[in-house]
Amino acid sequence: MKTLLLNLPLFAEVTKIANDDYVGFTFFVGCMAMMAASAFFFLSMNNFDRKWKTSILVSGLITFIAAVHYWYMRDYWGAIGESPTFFRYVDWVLTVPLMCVEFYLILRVAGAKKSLMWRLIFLSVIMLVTGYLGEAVYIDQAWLWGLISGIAYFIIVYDIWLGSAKKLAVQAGGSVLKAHKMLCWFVLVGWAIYPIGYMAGTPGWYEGIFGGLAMDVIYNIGDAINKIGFGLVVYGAAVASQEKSA
Ligand SMILES: *C/C=C(C)/C=C/C=C(C)/C=C/C1=C(C)CCCC1(C)C
Repeated sequence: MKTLLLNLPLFAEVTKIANDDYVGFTFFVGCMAMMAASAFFFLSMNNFDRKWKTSILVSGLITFIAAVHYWYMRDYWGAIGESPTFFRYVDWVLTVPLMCVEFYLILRVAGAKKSLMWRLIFLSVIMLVTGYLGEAVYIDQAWLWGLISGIAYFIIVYDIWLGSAKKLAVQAGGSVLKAHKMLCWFVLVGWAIYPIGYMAGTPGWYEGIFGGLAMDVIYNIGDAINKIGFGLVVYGAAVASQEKSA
């Protein structure tokens, strides 16, 4: 019976996670957390009126897409023992634009235009594609691609903190302004975790500072904070706005 089970494809995939394998551990826990968060967002979605329902749905899609990629990344790490760079960036290139959509959805009540959303999406794609080029293709010039990526990141931070998005949030006030502020902090502080992971995992002048850290552990912590935390802020704003109007 035991050999029969172990020969089934499903069980054959299981690899041992060593006690000191923090990358393997955070992939495993991250996968579970993303799944639990998705169930939470999807199941609570219908408690809200139309305006907020879409925002909660997008929160759930972000964690669900991540859960699927974490499933693959966990196995990839277990089987091959290398950073699953490809899956990582495919995940990001899907989920980060969705976070830009989230900004737009929240500010729509204040009259945000679609052009704001597309501008943020465009910048985030530039940020991620140049990051991928530095991490996977032109590794010897990782610092240069990281710098270009960082500039795109900086423009996003500027746009939401001080640009047109900020003006719209101030106009809307109340729970919209509060949620916008919180999401702005996620982008300024939470997203800043990623360039640290990048510097830990690529060669460059910064190796002496971050070289000893495990890139994937940093990315995994960043993802848990940013994807689940970001979604919870949106959820909190929906609850607050619904309570006020009830
Ligand atoms: C859910 C995934 C998220 C929120 C991923 C965010 C990723 C970043 C903000 C990545 C930024 C990078 C830089 C600013 C410079 C170095 C290269 C990157 C791509 C790691």
